[in-house]
Amino acid sequence: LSIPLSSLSPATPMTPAPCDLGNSTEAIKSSIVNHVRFTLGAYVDSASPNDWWVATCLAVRDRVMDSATKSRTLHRKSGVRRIHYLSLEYLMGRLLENNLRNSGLYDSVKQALSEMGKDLDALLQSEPDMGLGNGGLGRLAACFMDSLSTMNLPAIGYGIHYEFGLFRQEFVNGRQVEHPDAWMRDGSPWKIARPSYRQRVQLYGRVTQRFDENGNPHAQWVDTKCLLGLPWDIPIVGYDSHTVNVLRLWQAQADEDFNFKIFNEGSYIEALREKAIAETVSKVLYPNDATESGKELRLVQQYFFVACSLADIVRRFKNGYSLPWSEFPSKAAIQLNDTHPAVAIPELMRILLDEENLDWGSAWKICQETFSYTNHTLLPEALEMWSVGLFERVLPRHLQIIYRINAQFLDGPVEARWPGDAAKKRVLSLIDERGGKYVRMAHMSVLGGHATNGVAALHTRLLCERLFPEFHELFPERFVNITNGVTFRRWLDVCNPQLSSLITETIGEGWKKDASKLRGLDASADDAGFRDRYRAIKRHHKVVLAKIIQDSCGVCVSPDALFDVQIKRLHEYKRQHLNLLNIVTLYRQILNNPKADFHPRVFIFGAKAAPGYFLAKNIIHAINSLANKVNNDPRVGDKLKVVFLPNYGVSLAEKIIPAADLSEQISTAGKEASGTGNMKLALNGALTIGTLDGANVEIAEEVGDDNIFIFGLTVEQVTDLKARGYNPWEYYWNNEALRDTIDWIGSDYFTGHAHDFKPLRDSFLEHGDPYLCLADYQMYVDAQAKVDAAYKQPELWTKMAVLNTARVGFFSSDRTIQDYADKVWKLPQVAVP
Ligand code: 8GP
Repeated sequence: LSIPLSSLSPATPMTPAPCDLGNSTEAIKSSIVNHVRFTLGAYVDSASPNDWWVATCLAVRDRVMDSATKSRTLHRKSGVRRIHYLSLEYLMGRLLENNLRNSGLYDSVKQALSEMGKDLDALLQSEPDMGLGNGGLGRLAACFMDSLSTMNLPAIGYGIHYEFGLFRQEFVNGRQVEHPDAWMRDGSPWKIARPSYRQRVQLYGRVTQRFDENGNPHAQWVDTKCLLGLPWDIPIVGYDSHTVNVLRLWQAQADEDFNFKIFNEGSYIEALREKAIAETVSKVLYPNDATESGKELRLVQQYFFVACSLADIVRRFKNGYSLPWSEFPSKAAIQLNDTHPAVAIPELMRILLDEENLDWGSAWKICQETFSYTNHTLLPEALEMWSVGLFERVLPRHLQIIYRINAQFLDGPVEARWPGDAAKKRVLSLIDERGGKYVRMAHMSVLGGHATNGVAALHTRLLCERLFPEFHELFPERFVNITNGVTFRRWLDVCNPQLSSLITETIGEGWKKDASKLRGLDASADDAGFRDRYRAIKRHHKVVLAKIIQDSCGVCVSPDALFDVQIKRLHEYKRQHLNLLNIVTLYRQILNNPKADFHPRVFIFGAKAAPGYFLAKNIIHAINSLANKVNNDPRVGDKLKVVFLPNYGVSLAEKIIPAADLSEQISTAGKEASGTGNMKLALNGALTIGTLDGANVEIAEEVGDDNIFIFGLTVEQVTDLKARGYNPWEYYWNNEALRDTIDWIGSDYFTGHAHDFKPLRDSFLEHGDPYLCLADYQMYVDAQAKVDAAYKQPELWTKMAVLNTARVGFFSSDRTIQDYADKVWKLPQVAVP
């Protein structure tokens, strides 16, 4: 693509020279000071730390905005296809350090601040996390945004401007307590309002008919309530690239016309009440990572952000080109991040049919060519379904469209493939009628797009075989695997600059853009000098983490102990309670045999439980109570420590991951779609102890069987065992150590009250142990013994760790995004000059 540079910055004789946005220390100093004085209205001498942080962010933002404008103009003028990533969650974390490192401004900004007596590191730590996501799915979206800009791909991320992100977690007497996360109470220097792109959204109401100029009937959605969506743009800075894409987040506002009407009728208070109700739509992120169906506000949130985003995409298409609608997919690809934005499919149909007067066949073809869908979970409770009654009330026109899509599907391809087979129709229908009527959002997502992908090889296989076998039979070409990845900039360069430098010194800088180059480190695993330096870096991070642990848990841990880490959302399928069983077992062993040769270990947890997930909260309480006992038991001493760091999130992960020795990836096989923490930890040289689940399978293939601790039942064995009739009591009665462990948990030893952990004990035994902790217990304990033996050989251990860093290049989100660009979006790279 050759667009002359001059056409991107139309200079008129009237345009004054821009202020000096150079990267010299002097230019940056003057930008920062100008923002302190003229944006914030503060005196340099008395500006607060927050003022300095804001001014620094703004100075950086000034330098990237020009690239954002250039990128947008180039993308428009060159008429390339763009990817629009629709996600209800973006777990961005902090932005300043990432933007500094990616843009190459880090050193000059550090120097500029230091010359003014300010410490960049302190400023970096004061930034609140932008926690607009629950876990894996939201963090993946954030990694993808980084890779899209880095790889010069034209992209826009769309999401919701939540006023409150994921709750802040505190422990009170070992129990989780939630507090609101007002991440932008004081505003955020990264976001820019775009009032001229405000959108209007309809909801509720009823459907009538109208006739177009040719006398053809069209549905008309009337008597609706209206909301406004105000977009906020956040520039996304890529690494070593001039592409700056944006993340556009919609904030809900009351429709002023509507308010005004009530206001004129004399109901001032009523008008304000309507305004408050309208604004609740983007108020808060739903805090569940697995189930959310059923809540009206959630459906309204989903539709609100989808309607705003599609209107924005359609506006760009109509203003930018005079092309027929059939060309829409050549300009716009839309990726659905799970089914949460799946209402985009009937919404695009509605726009094309009702507003643009297209016929059904043309509209449906455009939809299918535009959309693609990523599935992130096989858990049945996480598969979204909306009751037909609710759907009909909130989105009556969309329900009509869904019914028609369904009828055409069942009467067309399904009838052709399985003539007269009512059972097949029931299974494939977009409407679940097994008890009440529900819209199956996953079925709609597969049907309304041209590609459906799973997020790891095993997951995709199970998607085809177990979740969507009939769809797979009908449309095999539609299913693709795209294994997840993480951005190595944030998860190595930013969070572990020491290791990043060592790697760059050893193999050059190329790995930051081409992670496969990390393989060049393979040979260094045999270099004792390299291993010493690698180990010293790990120890440095362990010292830093030990201080954090001391400060937030009041527990003193030794950096020479093995740091055993499980950080992820709290969920039974992830089996933090299997980890707990092993720790209790070790505790007993230490008490029974104080002289046992056991390398000291610190078990480190970080996890938030969904506020309404009772058993998950019971597990947190159990781990904290165990920690309280173990950490204060003089018979244990330094051999064992257990800590649960409160308020786990992106920034805390950036501290824990570089310090981890062992990475716990112990989900029941078949339950974890991929996992991405597993990749970040391996990259930073933590060895994995894990089941053959999700991306662990591919991690094992990459790093080699000698450099990972795999244990437990496979997917097939799990299925087999369940089919035979799994009985946890058998394991309980046949394994004395296990029995003692569970009995101990069920006793009053840990809190003084035997009933405190009855829910946990009952889940293991009375409720059938649905995630097979007992079946995997002995294999897990044995694998942990192997870990202990290996850790006692530091040279061997470090060698394994180095090989993990060297061999996980495949799990870079750049590779993942390239896969999407090639296999699904057919998207060209467009370098911004
Ligand atoms: C997660 C999967 O559990 C995880 O294995 C995977 O690595 C990650 O997605 C990214 O693909 N799934 C979710 O976070 C998820 O389904 N969340 C939605 C219910 C909110």
